[in-house]
Parts: sequence; C-alpha cells; structure tokens
Amino acid sequence: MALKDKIQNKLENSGEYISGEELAKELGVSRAAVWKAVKQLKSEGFGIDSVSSRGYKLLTRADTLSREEIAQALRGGAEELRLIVLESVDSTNNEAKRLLADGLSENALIVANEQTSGRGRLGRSFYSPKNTGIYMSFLIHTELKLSDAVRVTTAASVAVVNAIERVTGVMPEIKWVNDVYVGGKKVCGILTEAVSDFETATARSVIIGIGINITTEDFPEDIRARASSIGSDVPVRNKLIAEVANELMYICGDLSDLSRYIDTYKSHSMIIGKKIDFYINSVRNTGEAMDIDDDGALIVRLADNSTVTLSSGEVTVRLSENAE
Ligand code: BT5
Repeated sequence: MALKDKIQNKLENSGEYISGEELAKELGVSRAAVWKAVKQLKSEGFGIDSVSSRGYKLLTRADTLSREEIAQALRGGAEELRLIVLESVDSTNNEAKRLLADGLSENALIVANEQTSGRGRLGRSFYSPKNTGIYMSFLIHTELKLSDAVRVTTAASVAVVNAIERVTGVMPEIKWVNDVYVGGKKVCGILTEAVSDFETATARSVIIGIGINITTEDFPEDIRARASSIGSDVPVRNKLIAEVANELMYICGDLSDLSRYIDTYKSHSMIIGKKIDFYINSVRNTGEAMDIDDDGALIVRLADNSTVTLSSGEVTVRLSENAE
C-alpha cells in the first residue's frame, strides 16, 4: 500500500487531528514524506486541514470516480450502456467518435476524470480540470430524423437539471439552448454532435457531451466572472453521473413524448419573459423571449410586435441586462 493510502486510512479512522510526527513514527517514514503524501491527497480532492500545532485532520473524503459506484446506480435503459471510465482523455466526445469509427455498435457512456482538450461549440474550449468536475459523453445509435436531432440537446439539459436537483438539492436554470446556470453563472455546458446520413436525412448516431463543474474553484481568468460550480461537501460525482444517464435514457426512449421534458425545460428557462439580445451572423437584435416551442425553438417578440422563431445553432442569446 502506498504511503498516501496508509495516511488516508489513518485519517479516516481517526476523525481527529493526528500530528505529522505521530504519523511519521507509526509509518516509519520522515515528516517530510508525510507532508508530501498529504499534499498529494489534497490534490486528489481530499479536504485535509493542516494546523501546525495539531497536525492533520480529514474534513472531506475525495470525490473519486468509480466505475463500480456509477454502474450500481444505473437504472432502466441506462443499465444497457457500455460504461467506460477513464482517468484522462483529450475529450470524451472525441473518444466516443473514435469508438464509433472502430465499429462499436452498443450505446455507450464515456466518463473521464479530466479532459486535456475539452470542447465547446464552434471551436470553443471547455475547461475540464481533474477531480472537480464531470465530463461525460453518450454515444447513442439511433434513426432520428435530422429535424428531431435538436430535441436531444433540449432533452440533455432537462436530464441535467433533474439529476442536479435530485442529487444535490440545488435548483439550476437553463439558458437557451444548452447551458445550465446556478446563481447567474454557468455550471454546465452541453455539446451534441450527430453523425448524419444526408440521403435519408437521419442522424445515425448522436454524441451528447456534458460537462458539469462540481467543486472547481480556480477558473481561468477569461471565464472566472461567468463560470461557477454546483458545490458539494460530500462526494456526488458517481451518483450524479448515474442520475444524468438514467434521466437521459428515459427521455431519449421516446423523444416524441414531449411531456417527458418540454414542461421542465420551460419552467427552468432563465430567459422566458425576459428582454434578450440575440445575434444572427454577428448582427445584434433585441426582443422579448416569449416561449419555447415543441422543437425547443425560441419564440421572440420584436419591438414592432412581430414574432420570430429562433432555432438553435444559428443564434447566440444573451440577457439584455446581463451582457456577457
Ligand atoms: C459548451 O459550449 O458549453 C459545451 C461544453 C461541453 C463540454 C462537454 S464535457 C464532455 C464532452 N467532451 C467535450 O470535449 N465536450 C463535452 P459553448 O456553449 O460553446 O461554451 C463554451 C464557453 O463556455 C467557453 O468559450 C467559455 O466562455 C465557457 N466555459 C469554458 N469552460 C467552462 C467551464 N468549465 N464552466 C463554465 N463555462 C465554461
């Protein structure tokens, strides 16, 4: 057993402060080695208090990803998913694409503890540090009409808010179309990619990538003002991953059954009833977000009282009083 694991055991069993000297003596190592191992445990996500006169005390267990814990909590259609849990990967969406190219014919869920090149839409990046977030992609083989494929992103947002509410009690909002917010800041982004067959106008496979900040605190400068985390003192990642999967597989079981998701989507919208700016080809327009239709498109009333229907992909929306 590695020194850090032995120290973890001792701190877990004690529940109190143990001095560095005592740990060093009991484990037959130097105090510097103890200090180094504690530092490593902290970097893995353990909350450890160090007080010079008293020693070390375990405050929170690490929120360690566990394939077994995720698998145990999967229900319904999600139980059929091929579950792949990785320590580090460039992007779980890329990994799903590689599996598809290699001929994987099962539906799969790929989860990683860290992404080195997490992707957003339109070539943007998604910050994905290790231990503190959830980075997951579903690979689903389907025969969806391309016109229905947009519903998958709507469904994924609803799966995420339902799962967050159930597991953590936090009440998130959805910013049309694919971002989930808590306290006015983005805690989750969703990237849906379809492998399509233009002749039949169907999506043969969809890849739904979901990134959720759980306890990330140190965001890069450029997103610090806009990004936040759900926050949790107890380990939640495995349970939350499983709940998102359970919800999503249930909703995707019948995307034509709108009652499974559209009401929740609307009731969690952070823009319905608000004044918004929206951009089409970088040109700014202003209006009031009125409603979301059955395909997840946004209905906006313009100043002259006419309405426009915006479908995702072509527009960026911002709350007027909360410009990014
Ligand atoms: C998204 O794009 O938000 C989609 C993010 C999807 C991430 C998941 S993680 C698993 C899977 N594998 C991947 O490689 N991707 C998916 P978009 O709406 O384009 O937003 C990107 C913008 O959000 C960036 O330009 C930043 O401004 C901001 N951002 C980046 N990282 C963030 C983070 N961790 N939390 C909140 N905002 C972030």
